[in-house]
Amino acid sequence: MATKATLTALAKLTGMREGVLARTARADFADHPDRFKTFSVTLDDLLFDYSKQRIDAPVLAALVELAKACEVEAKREAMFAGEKINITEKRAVLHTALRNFSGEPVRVDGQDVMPEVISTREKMLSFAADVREGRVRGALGQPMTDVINIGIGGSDLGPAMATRALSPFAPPKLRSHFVSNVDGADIGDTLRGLDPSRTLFIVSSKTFTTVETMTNAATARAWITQGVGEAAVHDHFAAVSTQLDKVAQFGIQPTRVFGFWDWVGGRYSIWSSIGLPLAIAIGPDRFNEFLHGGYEIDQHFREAPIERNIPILMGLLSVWNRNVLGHATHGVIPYDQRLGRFPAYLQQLQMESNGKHVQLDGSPANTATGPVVWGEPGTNGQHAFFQLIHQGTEIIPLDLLVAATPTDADAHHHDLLVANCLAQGQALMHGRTPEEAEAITHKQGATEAEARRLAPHKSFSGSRPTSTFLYRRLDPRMLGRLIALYEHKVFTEGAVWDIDSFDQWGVELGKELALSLAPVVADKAAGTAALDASTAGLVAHLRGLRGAEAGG
Ligand code: G6Q
Repeated sequence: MATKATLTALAKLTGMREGVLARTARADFADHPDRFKTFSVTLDDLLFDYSKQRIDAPVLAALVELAKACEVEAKREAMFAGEKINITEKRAVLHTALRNFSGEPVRVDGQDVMPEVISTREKMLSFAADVREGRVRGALGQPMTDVINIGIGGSDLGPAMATRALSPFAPPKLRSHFVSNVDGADIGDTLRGLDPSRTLFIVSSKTFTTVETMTNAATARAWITQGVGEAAVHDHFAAVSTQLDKVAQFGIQPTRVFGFWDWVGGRYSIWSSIGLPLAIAIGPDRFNEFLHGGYEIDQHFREAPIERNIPILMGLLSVWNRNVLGHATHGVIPYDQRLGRFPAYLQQLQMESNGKHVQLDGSPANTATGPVVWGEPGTNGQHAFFQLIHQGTEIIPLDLLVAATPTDADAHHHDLLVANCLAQGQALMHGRTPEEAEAITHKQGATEAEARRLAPHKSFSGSRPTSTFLYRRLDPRMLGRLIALYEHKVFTEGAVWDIDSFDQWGVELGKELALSLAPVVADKAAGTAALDASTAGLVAHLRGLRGAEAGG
């Protein structure tokens, strides 16, 4: 339950709201020429600029007080120490152990997990190298040209996002695919045109019971059996799971099964064997660089004072935007086409972790918790939904991400990309007053009356908050850094809101009901009397449509 100190700190912040909003961001910059320097942090080749957020020095100080009142630092150390901070599942939260290069032990129930982490990683990376270098061959002796990961949620989004982000580091002759949806179109479209004798499947599932993954795995198995023969399953499948007995039943050879542990949450599992498709794509050395990027952020998170601690600041700014300024959504706009799946990845990381309605003790949350997270790459978004961000009635804080130099892309294009990223932050902060709009329109040839009429439409309030992440280059290490920053941001928010950021009961109810509805959908004779009227009505209508199709 939130302590008195936390509530006092939040109340103090709420009291600062009107003062901050009474000023414009433009005035903030004009009055404080050192604002950029004050409200930005550099961590070698990564800059976090939050000077365009609606804060001032007293607000930042009050946010730091809030972090202290919520004991963010003590809670952080409890996580790194392997305490069972996922209290509803009674689990430690140790994705950080997967990228721990300190040489120090990490204990769960008194047992150092590092030897097993290291040996599992070595086994996984050696298999990845064998696939890349053509030593893993299909039943007909062909090297693999296509690797298909079958998984969903945490067993899909991380490797899918990262493999796309780091595609310049992958060999062109080895293609990666990701199948997640139970919609047969997903696997059907993926398999079309592929050669089963050169295709390797990785079945990724922590529990090895998830219906989507098991259904897709069965379809893949049938495809291999049909194409290369039943005995080929042995050569064309690998698996990643914590449930080794269930994997064995599927018929996957034990040397191709890569484990992980219940203290790795699905949405935090990219660092584990779940990263196998990424390791195959970019190779073991680069996968290690990716892990090192995460480790560097862990060190920063543990060592930097709150005022200079990027993930803690990200979390505190989110609390300020959500709880004090009342902004219900948060946009992530990477100016990097290859980070196209990064917003979806962060959507799961943030919304599944912090979309919670009760505090740790089960009492109702006393503030709003996780915002809606969404986004698309720039510059595309600018030609679509940015209209609302500039002139709509909702204020949407944004994270803008951009690399100084491109990876395997044209430098001139990249200059334009960066210019657009900076221009959006500038426009959202600075805005354009009605007077300015009127003068510009008049100068462009409109009559004074016409310019005045158009001024409200062509003016921008400005003072719309953004943070900018500017880094040298999107390489494996930088991607590891970016992901870890957001993981610890989520941790910080959860520590303030006093919620369990590591369970996900919200996804369970739908799964349960889908299982009980599946036979009703499949069998037109199954009774619907026990269903609510809407669901029963939908089932009846569905049967009608299918009947008409069959009849017609
Ligand atoms: C992540 C969630 C969820 C999970 C999927 C897949 O934190 O728990 O997205 O990753 O439901 O679960 P399996 O890996 O068990 O198939």
